[in-house]
Amino acid sequence: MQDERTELLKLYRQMLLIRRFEEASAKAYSQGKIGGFLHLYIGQEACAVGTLAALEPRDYVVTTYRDHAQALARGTSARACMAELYGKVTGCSKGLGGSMHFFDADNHMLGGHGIVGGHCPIAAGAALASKYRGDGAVTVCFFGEGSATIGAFHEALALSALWNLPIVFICENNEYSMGTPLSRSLSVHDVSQKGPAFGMERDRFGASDVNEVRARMQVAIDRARNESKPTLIEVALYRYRGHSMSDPGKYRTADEIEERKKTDCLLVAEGKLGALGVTEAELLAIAESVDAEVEDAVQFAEASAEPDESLIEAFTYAPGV
Ligand SMILES: Cc1ncc(C[n+]2csc(CCOP(=O)(O)OP(=O)(O)O)c2C)c(N)n1
Repeated sequence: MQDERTELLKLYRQMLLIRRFEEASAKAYSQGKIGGFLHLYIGQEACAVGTLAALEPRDYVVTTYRDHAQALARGTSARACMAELYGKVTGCSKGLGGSMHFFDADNHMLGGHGIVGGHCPIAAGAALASKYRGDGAVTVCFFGEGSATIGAFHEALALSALWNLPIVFICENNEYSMGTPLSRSLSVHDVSQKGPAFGMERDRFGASDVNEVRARMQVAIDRARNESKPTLIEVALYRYRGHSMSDPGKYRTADEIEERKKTDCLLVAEGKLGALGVTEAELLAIAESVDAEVEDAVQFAEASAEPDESLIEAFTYAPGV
């Protein structure tokens, strides 16, 4: 009981940190302090947090442009993440990547990728490297259902199954590819059904309960680690914000969004924590510490310097060119 309480409090704090971090980044974006694109993960937090809680430090994480949650849950500091959004040299990609290209080699966070589906073969490559080296690591690859329409996704699944790679493919199905609803983008709405076509195990579940996500992911991660077998998982979830900050999301009704918020992952976790004896005062203390961490990250990002030209040159051209 005590362990369950401590563990859920830890996951709850991570989810709240991600939400507050992204709310602060949306505010900074609106103030013109963050440039480029900004895709928010708000509403989907339990998927990244539950999955990454089932990983070991040696494992690898590869994801899309909606990457803030994965980096934060993997252990990249809020300071390094916020500074990256601000394009500052103290950012996790030295301010050269921005929102879509978070990268943290120390924490085995291999991006942050902007090309839809293009990162799936990169993840398969990481898993192949682990198998070759025999390092016992598992790779998890997150993507939206939009990737399931891309050739590179199918190539990655085909080779992962053929070569028995230690990888878990996680389709975060939030029902919209940009503003295109499922009904207009996929002939088969259950993306996990594509797994068996490649001879791959599959699973499918919702992401309201972070404990449930963790437990179900653990099965696939164990299969990858112990049997070197890939799995395709579809997680049904919902993002409350538009595709990116430039999308007001007019293709959805306010009622639809309010309905989905009834099973919000933070609400569900708060209910479970209450049942485990956690008080309102304890939850408030967590919220205050999260707010302080985010505020510190904003101050840090604002005070940091921009990358200078030599750094930009060093990361753009090969030496001597
Ligand atoms: C190869 C490619 N085509 C088009 C785009 C433009 N684009 C960016 S996100 C996106 C939709 C992706 O939807 P989905 O995979 O469902 O992810 P979500 O944004 O809903 O999380 C598109 C078409 C791109 N980045 N890469």
